[in-house]
Amino acid sequence: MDDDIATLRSTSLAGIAAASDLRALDETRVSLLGKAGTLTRLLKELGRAAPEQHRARGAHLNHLRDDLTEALDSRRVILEEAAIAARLVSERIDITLPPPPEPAGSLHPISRTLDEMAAIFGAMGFAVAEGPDIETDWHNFSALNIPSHHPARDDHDTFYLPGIAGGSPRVLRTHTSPVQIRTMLTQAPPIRVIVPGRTFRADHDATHSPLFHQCEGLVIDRNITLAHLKGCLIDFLRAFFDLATLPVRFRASYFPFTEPSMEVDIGWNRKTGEIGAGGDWLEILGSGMVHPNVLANTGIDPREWQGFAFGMGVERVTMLKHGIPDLRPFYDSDLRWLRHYAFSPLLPAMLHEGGGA
Ligand code: 2NL
Repeated sequence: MDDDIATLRSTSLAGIAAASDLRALDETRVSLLGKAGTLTRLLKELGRAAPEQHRARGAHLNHLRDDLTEALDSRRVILEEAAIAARLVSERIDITLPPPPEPAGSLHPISRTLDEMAAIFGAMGFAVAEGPDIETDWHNFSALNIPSHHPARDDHDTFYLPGIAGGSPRVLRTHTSPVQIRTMLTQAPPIRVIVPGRTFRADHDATHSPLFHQCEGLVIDRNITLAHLKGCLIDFLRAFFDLATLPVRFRASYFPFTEPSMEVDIGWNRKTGEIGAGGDWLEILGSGMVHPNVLANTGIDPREWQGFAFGMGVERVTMLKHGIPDLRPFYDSDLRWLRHYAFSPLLPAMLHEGGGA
């Protein structure tokens, strides 16, 4: 007579046992014990049963409700533990893995070239000297034997600043030579310095930027000759281009601040751009013996001291060394260009003991 209760018991217990997760189990609970649940409905219908069946059927239904509640609770505990175990597996992290690499900065090719120049000349005994970007007209021109209204001043496309300093107009330095002037004014010979730094000229096209870099050098001592100049620059160029037999040629030239003056060429292949081979010549440096007027202008007696000086464009030698075809991207801060041409700061600047020939 309570067959329907026995059937409900077995199907319900099977349903509870079959619930594969907490959601399915809750749905099973609602379908049995919820407001519209099967068992709830049977309990509500109890009133319609015959009075003599009422007690016994009521007891059976209550007993079934207790058993189903207990079965739901124990199944819930099992499923909760299984859910935690699954999370522990799926959310596992391997704390022994190395961390992802930090994005590393890199060295601009101009900085790299300046580092290499400091390393190569440093090994020859040169110190690095620096000075201001804003100079007096006297330090930038007059002291260098370039008189007022001399056409050489026009060559330099000078940026003039308003106002004067100590009677001298102010300029953005057009070369790093005024730093050598300041060195000669403040240090007694012997002097061996290189002067890397920013320089400015009012000139802007595919091969000229209004801001560019130079590295000049100055040696002052007793009995310095053209042979010292030649040996020093040949050794530098062979170290810088890493070619022990790089051909180097000295060609007579003119600068107001040196006498005699020489331009320096290196061997290359005009067609391929390869340095050191090919039979063509490429101008790379200007140089000369420091003009006696320049020594006298800085209080150094030209009968006792001689010296040589040189200057080169940093962008130009950097482009030649690394095959960089265009000057303009040097100052664009374009990360794609920098990722291609910049250098790891972990690579040490080359440190050659001379030319290696
Ligand atoms: C070039 C040529 C040169 C100098 C720079 C110099 C400086 C002093 C005295 C004498 Cl204080 N000379 N500097 C000498 C010869 C050439 O540069 O083509 N630069 C890019």
